[in-house]
Amino acid sequence: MISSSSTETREFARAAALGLSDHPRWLPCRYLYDAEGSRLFERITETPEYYLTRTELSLLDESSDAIAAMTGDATLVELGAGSARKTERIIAAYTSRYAAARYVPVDVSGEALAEATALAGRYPALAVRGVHGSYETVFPLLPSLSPLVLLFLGSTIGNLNQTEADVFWRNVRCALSPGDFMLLGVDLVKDAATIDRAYNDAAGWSAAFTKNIFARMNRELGSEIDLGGIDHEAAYRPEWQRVEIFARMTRRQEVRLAPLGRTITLEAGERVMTEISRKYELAALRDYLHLSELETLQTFTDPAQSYGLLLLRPGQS
Ligand code: AVJ
Repeated sequence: MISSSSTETREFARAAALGLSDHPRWLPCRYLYDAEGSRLFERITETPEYYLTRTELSLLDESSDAIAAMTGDATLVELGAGSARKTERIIAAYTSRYAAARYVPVDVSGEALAEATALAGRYPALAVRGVHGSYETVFPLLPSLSPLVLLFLGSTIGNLNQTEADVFWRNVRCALSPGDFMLLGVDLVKDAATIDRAYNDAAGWSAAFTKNIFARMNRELGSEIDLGGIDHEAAYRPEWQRVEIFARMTRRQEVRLAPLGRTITLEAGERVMTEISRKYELAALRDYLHLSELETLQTFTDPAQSYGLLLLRPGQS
């Protein structure tokens, strides 16, 4: 079924038309996360190669109590909450310490949001109010939710290029009030082979995740793309400190965008960038944040320095 009239579907079609007509070709990564995409990403996090989620969870296990003590009672606002599995540690720490904890998950996937809300529902003392939308939509709400801890976990920040990140951090800095905090999870620079494996798991969930954005176009935009004619290609580029993820066409594809009445041709061998995943150096990141008027109160990292959790608060450069 093609729901050609909804605003969101037309927006998706427009974004796909813009990105697929650009050179190099690309698609906005937020469209990776429909119900199926969120499910596939969960499978990725369970693979032995994808060290990020596991490492972040163990850091949260060790540090959630200390973080709750440092911030004091606050509303937890989570950007890109997903299933909120990783957030459970933090929720547990805040609910055990503070009588009336509050949790506001924000996600573009309605299904993921429902899961986050259900999980949080297991804590009877916790007041939960989900927000369905991209994280930009939540910035205007933040002043009214203060005192708060803004959670941005899972290295989701890595999906933003530098221009997008600059806008993001300016918005964060403006939206935080004195006494608010932010908890940021980031993947760190390391040897290329370890990173490459994480984005090319043997079971094929990473490939399925990349292909799903085209499957979604077939479902929602009537694109009639041959998914068998697409290869997943992901590699860490050390000089850019980022993974670049592409879909490579192994045959010529006529991509129909039914809501716009257009077709875009992709030649055999052409690539479409679906995602970047930036990796950070702690010192450089803290310096960047400092220049963005955010002070790093504490950094939590594993012995191998493979992943970092940063507790931030508004400051002055
Ligand atoms: C959800 C953006 C953190 O960049 O590691 C994982 C997405 N894509 N494998 C990441 C992803 C392919 C993931 N983030």
